[in-house]
Amino acid sequence: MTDQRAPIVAEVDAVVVGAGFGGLYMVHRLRELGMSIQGFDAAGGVGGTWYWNRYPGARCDIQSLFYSYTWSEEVQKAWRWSEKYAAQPEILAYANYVADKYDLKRPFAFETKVKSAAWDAAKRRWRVTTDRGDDVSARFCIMATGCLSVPRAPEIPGQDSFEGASFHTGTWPHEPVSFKGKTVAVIGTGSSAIQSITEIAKEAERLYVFQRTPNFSVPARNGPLTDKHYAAFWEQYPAYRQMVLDGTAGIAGGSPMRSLTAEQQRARFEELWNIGGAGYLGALADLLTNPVANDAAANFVREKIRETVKDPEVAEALLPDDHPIGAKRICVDTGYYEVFNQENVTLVNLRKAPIEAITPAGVRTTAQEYPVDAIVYATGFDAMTGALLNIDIRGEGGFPLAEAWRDGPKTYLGLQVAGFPNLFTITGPGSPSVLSNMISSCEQHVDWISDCLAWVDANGVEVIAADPQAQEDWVAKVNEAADKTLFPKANSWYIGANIPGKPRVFMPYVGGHYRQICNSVAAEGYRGFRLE
Ligand code: FAD
Ligand code: N01
Repeated sequence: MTDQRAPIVAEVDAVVVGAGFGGLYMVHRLRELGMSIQGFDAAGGVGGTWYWNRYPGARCDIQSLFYSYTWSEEVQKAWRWSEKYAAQPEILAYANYVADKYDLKRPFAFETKVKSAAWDAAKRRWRVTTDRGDDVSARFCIMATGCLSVPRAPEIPGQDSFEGASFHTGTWPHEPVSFKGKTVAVIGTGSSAIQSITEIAKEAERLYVFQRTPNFSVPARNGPLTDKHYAAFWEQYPAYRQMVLDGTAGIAGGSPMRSLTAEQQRARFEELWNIGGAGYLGALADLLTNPVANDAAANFVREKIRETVKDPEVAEALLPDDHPIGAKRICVDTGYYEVFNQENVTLVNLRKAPIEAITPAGVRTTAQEYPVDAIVYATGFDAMTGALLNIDIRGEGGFPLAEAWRDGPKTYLGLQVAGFPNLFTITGPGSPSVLSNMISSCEQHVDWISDCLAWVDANGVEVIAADPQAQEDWVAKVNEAADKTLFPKANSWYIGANIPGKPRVFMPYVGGHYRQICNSVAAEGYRGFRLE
């Protein structure tokens, strides 16, 4: 810990946990309502994801022009992104810029982990405690704790015995890490791995990529943003804003095509492949619902992999074969498949010989030992529920959230959990969340919560609590929407499959009209909420 400070004992209107894009905007809106705020973040500063994930190659996969706040026109006009997909240092600088401009850091105590939050029914307040002895009472508790903020170390025997340097992509050191002249192992082939592998391969003497399950990746085709790009952006901005307001994903892109001949489909795949980015999944309207359309899009990518990777055995091992394309988060890369043509890069196919142990010298599979100087764990996160369940949250009657979610997360609109009054979750499970432009989704939730709190005050309401039946109905709608898609067919983190013992429930909401539903709930006097 860098700073020593006395424990905070205070009574405030609202506690905000998390100083990422969600928490920062929440503070801004609560301040506009005249509320007193205490914020906490385990990080040493603002930025959330972009504070923690400093691994080489970390960057956004939604275009920077859209992966930005829209609530401040001043910021939008003043901030200039240098690339189509900005790298982590630039996104972190942006978070700091906005936070400084609007004085959003002041309410936060950093390097402070929230340990518990308990509802006191008599006082109608939350009591929030931290690992630094803070004890804060608040009318409202807002969890802006992030969906991908709890890194997951794989349970491989012998990890502590390794004598070299170990890293997790999600908790990367602040000081520069050099792999020059080193032999490096990267474990995992998800988005974090795919971004870091291409960078580490430029520097390392030898790089072993340990792959258990191949993933689909499409080229980013990143590049500098010019005046021309900016002019085009401002020209299409009103249409983009409308698209965000009408849709759920908050992602700009052309309309997907229906009823194409095989030839037209191919041309469309080729066109989007050449444009680059996750927009590839928008090639066909039914790509994520129709196995035939999905296979066509997946086969096109497989062809590209075969064309790119010179060694046919390596190419074959890289072909994703166990899930529909897009049913796991698609990866967006800069030269990923090409990297396997480099002499210093070796793909270790764990399907043939799984990892047995980490040894003092490196990684041992059932076939051989790979001595390395450094291991990079790119093994993902306890997504969507991990950060909330890390806090001992107790609602009405002292009932723990962990019990309420024993069989998987249940929420009303992804905004509140029945039995936990006056507590809100930003981009919680049951909202579009990780399947959307998350800055847009953070903004939408923060706006909804702020409007709700203003309404609550104006109407003399002290307690707002999701009705259990409204929650059950919403959960059913979330499941129904997922079942119409191919998403449940993948063993993804969307479904909790990456965490042993985690209930397998598809967590994001993929049905349409999400904003409209939230707005109608509010317009109807907060339908589905108990008001006291
Ligand atoms: P976060 O940024 O995760 O912030 C949550 C904060 O809460 C963290 O700082 C954490 O320390 C704090 N916290 C959690 N629990 C506690 C606790 N108990 N006590 C104190 N503090 C706590 N999304 C996109 O839409 N587009 C992208 O291109 C994209 N790229 C990504 C790249 C990476 C490498 C990762 C990991 C995620 C990416 N995401 C992307 C998702 C990204 O998480 C969101 O876009 C967004 O940054 C989330 O903001 P947030 O404020 O909701 O949460
Ligand atoms: O994590 P992941 P991530 N032995 O869970 C492997 C966002 N993000 O950090 O599939 C060997 O996707 C695991 O293998 P398997 C984005 O939403 C965005 O990469 O379980 N391997 C898998 O390959 C993304 O989806 C960007 O067989 C093991 C990998 O580790 C989300 O964050 C960049 C293993 C984990 O992949 C998470 O991505 C980064 C073991 N014991 C992140 N345990 C952008 O580009 C796990 N694995 C914007």
